[in-house]
Amino acid sequence: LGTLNLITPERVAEAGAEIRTGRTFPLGITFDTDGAWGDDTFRINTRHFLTVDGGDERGLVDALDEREIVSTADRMLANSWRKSMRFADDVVIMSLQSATQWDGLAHAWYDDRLYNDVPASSVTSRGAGRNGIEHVARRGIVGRAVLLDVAGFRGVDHLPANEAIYADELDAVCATQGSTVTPGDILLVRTGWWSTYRGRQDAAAWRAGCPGLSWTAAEWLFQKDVAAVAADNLAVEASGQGHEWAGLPMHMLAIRDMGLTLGEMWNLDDIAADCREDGRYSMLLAAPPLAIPGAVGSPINPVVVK
Ligand code: UVW
Repeated sequence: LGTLNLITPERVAEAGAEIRTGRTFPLGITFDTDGAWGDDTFRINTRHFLTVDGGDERGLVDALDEREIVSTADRMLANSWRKSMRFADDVVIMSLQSATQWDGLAHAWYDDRLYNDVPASSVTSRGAGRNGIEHVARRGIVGRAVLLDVAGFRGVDHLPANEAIYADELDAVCATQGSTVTPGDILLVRTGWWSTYRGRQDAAAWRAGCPGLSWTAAEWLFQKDVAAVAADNLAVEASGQGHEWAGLPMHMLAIRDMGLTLGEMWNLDDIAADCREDGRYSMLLAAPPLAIPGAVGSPINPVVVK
């Protein structure tokens, strides 16, 4: 589980004390067909359709009447639909990383080694034989979260495109907010960038311009014993800060070297507005991944409680 092991039962019990009003804030964006992934990449936005719906009412009952019913599924539909009950059923086809999500520890690596010295050959088209997200799902992710509202600290709606956030600014945000990051905390970093996508729908430009953490901030996260870090951008780290050594250097240091789970494309605007109002930037967070064996990430709808 990497740094998620820092969220001990004691830390979860302490996190419960963050609940004062019982108000809840979902941090997930919608899983839209016109989300931030276009046709130009290796990811697809969510495709959602129904396999049974209200429009089937006449046609399906007639069709079932006209043919011999052989399968259990048809028999179930026939029996059900000839009486008054109706139902709808749906399916999605999506990239697990196309909207609000966790990157698991088999998502990124270098030099043929994953986190914990696991050989890269363990990730195949059958999935991740080691470090898969199902190990996280078995325990869930619940803990104390601290929001670092960098955009709020700077007094802007959002940071400029490709702006990197360094450790000294994280310290300054903590000081201004009166926040202390303690071992096992989940960090939420707000750049304001997600809201620039709403209404614009220029997915490629949004993805290419994300402000976010400098890769050098990995050391700060390590020293603070942060359990996981999530942000309202594409990759937690700033886009376009490529390093001669890696295209996404923070991913290499965080996921591969530290075992630090990254949360991407979270919507932190509403919770930030509430924190500014009551001056409290810590909260209980629940964000369990789906139990998909061998998956290297998972869609989520994280919820915080204040
Ligand atoms: C890649 O794009 C490879 O990863 P992520 O979605 O974690 O930024």
